[in-house]
Amino acid sequence: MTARQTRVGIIGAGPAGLALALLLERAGIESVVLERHTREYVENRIRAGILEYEVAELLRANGVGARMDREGFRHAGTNLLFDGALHHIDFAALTGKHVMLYSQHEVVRDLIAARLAQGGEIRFGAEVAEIAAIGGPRPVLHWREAGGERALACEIVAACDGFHGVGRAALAGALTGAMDAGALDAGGMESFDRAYPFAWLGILAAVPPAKEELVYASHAEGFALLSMRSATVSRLYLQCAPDELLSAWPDGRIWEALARRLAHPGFTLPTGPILQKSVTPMRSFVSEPMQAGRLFLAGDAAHIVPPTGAKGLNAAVADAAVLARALVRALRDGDERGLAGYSATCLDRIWKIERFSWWMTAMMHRFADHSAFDRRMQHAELEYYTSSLAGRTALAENYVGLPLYGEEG
Ligand code: FAS
Ligand code: PHB
Repeated sequence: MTARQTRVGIIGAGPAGLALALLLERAGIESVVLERHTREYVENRIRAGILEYEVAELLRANGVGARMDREGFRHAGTNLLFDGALHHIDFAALTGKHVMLYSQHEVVRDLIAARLAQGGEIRFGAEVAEIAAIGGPRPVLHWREAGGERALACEIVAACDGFHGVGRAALAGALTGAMDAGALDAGGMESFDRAYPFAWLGILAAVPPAKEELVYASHAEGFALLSMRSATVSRLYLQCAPDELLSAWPDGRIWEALARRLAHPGFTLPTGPILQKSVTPMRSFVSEPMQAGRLFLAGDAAHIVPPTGAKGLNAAVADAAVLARALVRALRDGDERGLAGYSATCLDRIWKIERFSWWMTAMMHRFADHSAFDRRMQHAELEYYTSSLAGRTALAENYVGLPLYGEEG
């Protein structure tokens, strides 16, 4: 089979892969995106909702921020609710920054439209089965499309293929191969994993948002989150069992539980038709390193966070930004130092994101095995991080987003 050629082969048309493709194209570096699902599927996959300050700025700077600014919501703060009292965290006053509330699937739509308008290539229905020759100068992507086998020879492969993709396993194999071959600096892949004893039951409802900004609620029954998608659609979540059956949650039960958990003086939760329900498991996961030979992982392919800190989508775009900058320096300017340091640069920022997401989750959720002392610790955390200026600032600077390129700046 004769392999097609490209400079960068990108697996996955999620936020990481599409952001990488956009940034490379704007620097004049050719790439091909291979996506196993259809365009319609990826453009309608309901997921995240918050864009960090620098991620929103990156989209604007690269010509894909107009619809976000037109249809998204600018949020200068958020609310923590506990003991029936609301505590506002003022991002703008504490950090000078804000976040954008704009659905992930809308970002994906905008990135796909920009990619196609640039004349860039995205092949939908193209499932990558194997990444070959990772250690050599021309790795090859083997993929299936419309029943045929195809191959793409690349200078670089970016596995932006999510947690269930092929990239992480291929990278682990490449690292093992390097060790077996006696490469002095080779080490194996190391994974770090934490599962949580609960999940989120999420709904989309045809109900106007009941608040201007988000409300994160810590309640004796469990966590709840009030978010939104537009002036007429709300997005809400409640903590549930990790193996929760949606059939056990008719609409009425969902609304009653949300009303109890979000209750505070002067607040009434409006109810209405639920358009979509889903259960999202909670997990913290990191695999190190994020590169081997000419293969680089970005986004959920390398790390997962519980959605409490609204970091998954943002971490994926941040990896893509770091990788794009390193690839431009290497492929256009011949300077490979950024590529050599890619994994270290990303992991430094990722572990801080993992910490924040784990901390928000530990502070806000109900753990069945918690002792009375544990519960007092949670309460003290909530009291401190809402009453202390230093505490509120720490929460705000993590929520609006750490610098995209880390210490590199
Ligand atoms: P993605 O998983 O988005 O994209 C990977 C792409 O690669 C997919 O389109 C997949 O089809 C494709 N792919 C995989 N294997 C392939 C192969 N072999 N060949 C070709 N293509 C392949 N984050 C938040 O911040 N807030 C939230 O509320 C939130 N909710 C979530 C709810 C759910 C159900 C899930 C699963 C995740 C949620 N996340 C949330 C996290 C989510 O937003 C991810 O962090 C984000 O999608 C990561 O983007 P990517 O790394 O691009 O991976
Ligand atoms: C969302 O609107 O989907 C959302 C917002 C904030 C989070 C998680 C999800 O922390």
